[in-house]
Amino acid sequence: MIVISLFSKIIATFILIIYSITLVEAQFNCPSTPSSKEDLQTFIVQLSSPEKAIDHYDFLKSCFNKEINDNIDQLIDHTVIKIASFGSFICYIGQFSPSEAAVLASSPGVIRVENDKTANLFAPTGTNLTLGPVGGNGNLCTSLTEFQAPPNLDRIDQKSPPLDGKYRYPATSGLGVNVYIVDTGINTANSEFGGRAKLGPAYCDGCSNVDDTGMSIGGGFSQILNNVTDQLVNAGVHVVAAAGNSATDACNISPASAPNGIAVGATETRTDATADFSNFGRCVFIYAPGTNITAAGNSAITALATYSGTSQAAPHVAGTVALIIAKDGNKSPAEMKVELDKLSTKGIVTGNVSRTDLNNRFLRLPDCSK
Ligand SMILES: [Ca+2]
Repeated sequence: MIVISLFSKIIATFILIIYSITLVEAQFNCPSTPSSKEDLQTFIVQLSSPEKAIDHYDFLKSCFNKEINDNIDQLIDHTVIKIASFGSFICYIGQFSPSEAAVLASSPGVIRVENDKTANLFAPTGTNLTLGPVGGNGNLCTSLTEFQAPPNLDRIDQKSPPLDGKYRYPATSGLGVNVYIVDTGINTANSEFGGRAKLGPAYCDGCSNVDDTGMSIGGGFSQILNNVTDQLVNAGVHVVAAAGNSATDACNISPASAPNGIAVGATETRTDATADFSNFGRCVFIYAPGTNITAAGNSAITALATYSGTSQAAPHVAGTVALIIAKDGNKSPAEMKVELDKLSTKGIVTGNVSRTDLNNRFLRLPDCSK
């Protein structure tokens, strides 16, 4: 009996080992031909859920010998993947060969695999100027009015031309609203900001937070970047994006093509025609002035600079969103787009948009009398 029992244990143990090996092989479909290090490229991998992510990270460790790192400041290499998640949006960045990436793309829990791409700066054109008087503010009912206002501001407080020289805006003027800006950096000491601007983190290697006057960042179409944008929107963030300066369809640009964001095209400030550089098409939600826009510069605390670009048009919309929130309270991002649509002037933009296009919307500020 003792011999039989010992034999049974050996058999049972053997079966258990075979079963365990089978389990591992079934769970992790490891690629059979590991590629050489020279083939490595950087990929972004989006996962479907935290539960799937745990299994997937085990898979990466077992099949690719990758360590997990969630320190955003540490560079990745071929042994480390970096987790970059937000809310229910879960993704990581790692270096793999294209054949390994193909294996990842078909792995359980993986939604999408994309090559990492270089973001472009939507570089404006223009020159630095020195400070001049901006005009005074005076109380008018529940509005503040800037007299001798620059034409871009003068334009967005009224339905149609001619300009009246005034910029009238709700007296709450964005009070209590935080606007987070992703661009190339600003000089927070500039007096135009009135001490309200603060620097956030820098997400590029060896670059400065103070380098120019706010070029927006975007690039070719990326479903993952659009997914991140929509995830931000789902979390209640109003995401305003420059449409881009390539005179092409904004649907080819990310994050401008994210369906739930607010992509902004640029108009000629004096004519309401689309600026010749502005991207266009159904992915542009709204148009705002974007040529010869004078704003805070970076060369001195009193410096102004004049630039043209969709990076200059988009802040008009972001600022309007802040005005609406301060005046009426916050809304959902979907409700905010409805409000911007309601306020906007329809069918007035000419150029690369038909007057009958549904997205032929020109920005207009909330009226403090309502
Ligand atoms: Ca005006």
